[in-house]
Amino acid sequence: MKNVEKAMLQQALNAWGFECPNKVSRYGEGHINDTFCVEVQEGKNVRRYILQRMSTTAFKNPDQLMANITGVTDYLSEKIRENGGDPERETITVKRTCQGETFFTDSEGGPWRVYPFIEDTECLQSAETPELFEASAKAFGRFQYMLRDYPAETLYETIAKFHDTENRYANLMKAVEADVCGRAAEVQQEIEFAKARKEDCSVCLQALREGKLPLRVTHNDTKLNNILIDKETGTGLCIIDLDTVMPGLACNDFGDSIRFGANHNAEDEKDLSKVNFDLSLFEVYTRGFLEGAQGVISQEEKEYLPWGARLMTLECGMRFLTDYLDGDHYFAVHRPGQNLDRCRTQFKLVSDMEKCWQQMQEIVRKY
Ligand code: ADP
Ligand code: GN1
Ligand code: MG
Repeated sequence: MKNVEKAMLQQALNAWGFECPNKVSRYGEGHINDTFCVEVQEGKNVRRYILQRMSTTAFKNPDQLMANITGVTDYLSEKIRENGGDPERETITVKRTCQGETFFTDSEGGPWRVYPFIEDTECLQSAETPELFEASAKAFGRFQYMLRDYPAETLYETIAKFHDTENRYANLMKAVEADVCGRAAEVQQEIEFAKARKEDCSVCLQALREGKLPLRVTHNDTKLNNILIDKETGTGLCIIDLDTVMPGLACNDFGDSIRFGANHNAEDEKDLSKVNFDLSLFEVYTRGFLEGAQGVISQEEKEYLPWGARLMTLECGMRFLTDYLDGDHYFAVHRPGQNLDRCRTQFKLVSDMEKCWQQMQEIVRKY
C-alpha cells in the first residue's frame, strides 16, 4: 500500500508520543516500506526519527519481523560495545512505543515502528566513488563476521523462499500464465531471457543441497542504500533495513550488492546503453567484502561469489518482471512501466556478467 492515510499516520505518531512534531515528511528511496522522517522538539534539541509503516504485502507477520530485528540489533549492540564502538550509531535501535512495544498497529491494521535517525551519515543511491563502494563492501562483509555465531535457528523466515531462485522462476512462469493485466505479449523478449536461464536458477541452491555451501545469518538485501556511510570518515557505519535478516547464503549477500552497485546507472534507467556491469567495481567490492568478513567465507563459498552476483541479478530482474505482470503490487512504483525498466536493467547486467564470466572468476581467486 503506497497511500498512507493521515489519520493512521497521526495514530502512529501518537503511539511514540510525537503528537505535535515539528515536521513529518516522506523519506528515502526504499521500495518496500512507507518511510517518514519525523522531527521532534526534545527540550532545546530537535531530534529526528525514522517512522515506518511496514509493508503488509511483503511481510505477513510483524511480530516475527520485529522479533528478528530486536534480536539481531541487541546482539550487535553488545558486540559493538565490546569492541569499543558506539552502538547508537553502528547499528539501528528499535525505539519502543509509549506502551513499551517494539511496534504499533493502527486501527486499520497497519504496523509501524520507529528508529532514531542516525545523523551525519549519507545513504547512497549509486557508488559515487570506488572508495565508497569498497567501504560498503567492508561493512557488509563485517556484518557476516559479526553475526557468525548468532543462533540462526532463532530467526523467523520473514518472507518465505526469499532467495529461492527456483521458486522465483516458478512464480514468474505463473504470472506469465495468469497474465492478469494482459502485459505478457509486450514482454516476450524478457520472458524468453528468463526461460533461457532456467537451469542457472538452481546453481547455488544445488550447492546448498549438496552441502557445499553453508547457511549463515545473512542480510539478504544488501543494496547500497541499505547502509549508512559516515560523512566524516567515509566508512560504512551502519547496516540498515534488517527486515530480511534470515539464514541464507553469503554469496547472495555479496551478489545483491554487486547487482545494485557495480553499475553507474539507476536500477530503473530506461536507456540500456548506459547500463554496464563494471568489472573494476566488482573487484573493488570483492576485495572489501572478503576483508570485512575476516576469513569466515570458506574457499568453496568464494568460488560461488560470481554466481551470487549473476543469480541475484537474474532473480531481481525476474521479481521485477513478475510484479510488472501482476500489476505492480509489491515494489513501489512512481511511474508506469517502472518495474519493466528495472527488469530490463537487471537482465542487461546479467548479459554483461555472462560475457566476462571468466574474468569475474579470476578476480575472486585473487583475494
Ligand atoms: P525499505 O525496506 O523500504 O527499503 P529502509 O529500512 O531501507 O526501507 O528505509 C528506507 C530509507 O530510509 C533508507 O534507504 C535510508 O535512506 C533511510 N533510513 C532508514 N533507517 C534510517 C536510520 N535509522 N537513520 C537514517 N536513515 C535511515
Ligand atoms: C527491495 O526494501 P528495499 O528497497 O531495500 C527488496 C529487495 C530487492 C530491492 C530491489 C524485502 O529492497 O529484495 O532486491 O528492493 N526488498 C524486499 O531494489 O523485497
Ligand atoms: Mg531499504
